[in-house]
Amino acid sequence: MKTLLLTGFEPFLDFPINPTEKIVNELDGTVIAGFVVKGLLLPVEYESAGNRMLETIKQINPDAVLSLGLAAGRAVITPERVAINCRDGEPDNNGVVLQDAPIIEDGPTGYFSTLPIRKFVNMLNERGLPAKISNTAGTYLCNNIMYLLLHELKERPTGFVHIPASHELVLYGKKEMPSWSQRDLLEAVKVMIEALD
Ligand code: PCA
Repeated sequence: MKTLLLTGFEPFLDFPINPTEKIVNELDGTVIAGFVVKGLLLPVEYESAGNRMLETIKQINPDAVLSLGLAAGRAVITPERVAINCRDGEPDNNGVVLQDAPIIEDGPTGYFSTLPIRKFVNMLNERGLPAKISNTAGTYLCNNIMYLLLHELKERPTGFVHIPASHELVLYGKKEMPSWSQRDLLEAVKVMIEALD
């Protein structure tokens, strides 16, 4: 049986919930489309997130990696096309603020996702779950993890998908934005894992 590393993130900034955390907890240990899913929750911290992920990759040697993050404000599931060698943005959960900082000194400018992102979008749309390819993962933690993954893993499907807010996040976070049910978000992640088969 093949192994899939599925990562999500803890809550961050002023979002009290991160819907990716629930998805990772729910799918950890399950079998989907011939993959045993290994769930890993990552801290929203530049240094420890990368280290935690690279350690886990060494331990479990996954056949594929699907990384998830919240993109509050986006209305649809957005598989990311590219990660760039830049960290710049809001403080992480340790209060670290970076500006114009490379992720890997003298590393390549960027990496394309090696996940079948077009197939993801087509399959999601066929199943009634709105999705489109995104051409920027930003310059915060999600781009950071996607870049590090692709820098490390060259020959297996690897990449990142941003998901919209959950209804729960809008209710508790008290901020209006597009939201999905947690059930549909979970279903979308399952569809993408099936698409890896
Ligand atoms: N989303 C943030 C970081 C953690 C998360 O879930 C991002 O898009 O960078």
